[in-house]
Amino acid sequence: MTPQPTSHPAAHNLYTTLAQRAAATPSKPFLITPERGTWTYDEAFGLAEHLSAVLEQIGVRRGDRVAVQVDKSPEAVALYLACLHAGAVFLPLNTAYKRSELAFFIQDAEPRLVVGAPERAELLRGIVAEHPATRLETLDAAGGGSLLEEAAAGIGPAPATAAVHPDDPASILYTSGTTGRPKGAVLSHRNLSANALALEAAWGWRHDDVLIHALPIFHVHGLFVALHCAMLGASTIHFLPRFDAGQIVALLPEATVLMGVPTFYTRLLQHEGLTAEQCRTMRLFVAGSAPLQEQTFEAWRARTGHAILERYGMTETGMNLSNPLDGERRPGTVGRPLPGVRARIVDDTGHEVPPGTPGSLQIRGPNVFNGYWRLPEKTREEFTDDGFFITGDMAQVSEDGYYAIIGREKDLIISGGYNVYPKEVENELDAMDEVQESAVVGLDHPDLGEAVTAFIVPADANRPPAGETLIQRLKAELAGYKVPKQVHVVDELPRNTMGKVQKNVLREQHSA
Ligand code: MCA
Ligand code: AMP
Repeated sequence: MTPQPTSHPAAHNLYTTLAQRAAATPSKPFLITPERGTWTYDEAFGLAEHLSAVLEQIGVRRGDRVAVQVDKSPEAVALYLACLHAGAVFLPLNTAYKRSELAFFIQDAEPRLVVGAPERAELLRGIVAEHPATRLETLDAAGGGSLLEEAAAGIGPAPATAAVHPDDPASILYTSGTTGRPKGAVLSHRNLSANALALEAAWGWRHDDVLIHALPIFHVHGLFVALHCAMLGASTIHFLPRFDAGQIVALLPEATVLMGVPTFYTRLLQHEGLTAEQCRTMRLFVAGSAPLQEQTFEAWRARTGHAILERYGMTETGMNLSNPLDGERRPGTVGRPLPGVRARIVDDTGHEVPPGTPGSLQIRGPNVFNGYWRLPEKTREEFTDDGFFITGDMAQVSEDGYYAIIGREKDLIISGGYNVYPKEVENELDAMDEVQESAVVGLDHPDLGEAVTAFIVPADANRPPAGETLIQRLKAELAGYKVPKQVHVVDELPRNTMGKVQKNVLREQHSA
């Protein structure tokens, strides 16, 4: 580990901040895994700097994108840190993405390097073949893969931590959009550092914290919120490959913090081992990425004695609003702005509304991204003239400053914490010969919060396709969480006088 003094040119690099914290307790357990043993801070950061040298040798330069679609592992965390260290731009990709989704990201982001799981290497090789400047390496969750083989083959000492400007990109995370075309949100070192430090302060992150980490590490929640907080605290992480209620319940007595999407909490409540006694060492349960139902909040409090801390964030902004560590955690709300963040609610004319009045939520702060990758026009549309980001969420604020997210202006479904933009699924359905038109909505679902549900009008009313057949075909094209749980064949879609499909009518008709 080579922490740099704050006057060093690399001081703005988020890596420097994280490495400085880690350097205080190098031999402390950082990642405890069920199958791969324990990694100390020294080991993880040591591998990160070794991988940074590999990146350099491969030809990855400052500002180059490194697209990574790998399963969760300590080496994957080290690769993220290596990209920061090298000044490269980390581009994590959901492991559920299929060929056409991956092809889009690679064509759009033009990464210098793609790192994939060995079992997906052939698929990725086919895509990368069309991009001569892009190189492919593999990384295995079991600790193998060509990237680590390169690392073992005698690479020279790690270069110094890259000097970056605070506004230099550290990461690109793709979020889908209302057109169905994903946009890359470019997050800078400043964005990530500011948000991590704000969360550390707001949630009182401690050296003796032990975090249960069961989220994927290709989205903001598991990658930035969870990992950065723990690293700033030089805390220990139980690093689980995926969500498993039994595994989490068993670990609770050794832990102090859990972060999860609401589905984590509803599933844990179904586990009989979840008791107040089991939670005796826990100090904080955090929920976000989707609305936490008040009944889940109450059931959790009754069962464990803990009030879940709900917070609100977005890929483009990181975390914005949070219920307090000390003080009332109010169910149905996401609390107040985090340190350094400004929030306001405006009406259709852009004027701020008084407490208790619903409106459109806008955010400003050092956490807010600079723009979408190579989409200046789209970026301009999403910001107000005075620099507030238009979230697309509807909110209202109480007299004492607690914000509640009460709806969405954007056509978005959140299923088990994953965002699904209906247009992307509708585009796939509409491209099928048997489908004349389609509408995709989210219906209330006890486990996932919302379940993706499709309605299609068949091209030939006399020979309607079976919903299950369409579902199977969609599975070949789209990540599994985007695929409708049900496809209903209907004679026509409900429309208003302007001819626009009334998705609210579909939701109301089928909400039962
Ligand atoms: C998996 N499947 C899903 C979902 N996850 N279907 C709908 N919604 C989902 N979320 C499907 C798979 O395609 C598969 O389908 C079947 O369910 C079983 O897959 P498996 O992987 O075993 O699923 P699981 O273990 O039950 O996963 C559910 C989960 C997981 C644990 C809730 O989705 C999860 O970890 N979600 C967290 C997402 C997250 O990190 N979001 C944060 C984004 P088939 O059987 O047909 O093949 S960051 C964000 O939103 C902002 C910034 C924020 O505020 O945090
Ligand atoms: P993403 O595009 O994955 O960054 O998801 C961001 C969206 O998730 C926000 O715009 C909200 O619609 C939603 N979201 C995140 N946290 C919460 C929350 N606590 N309550 C309600 N919605 C949330």
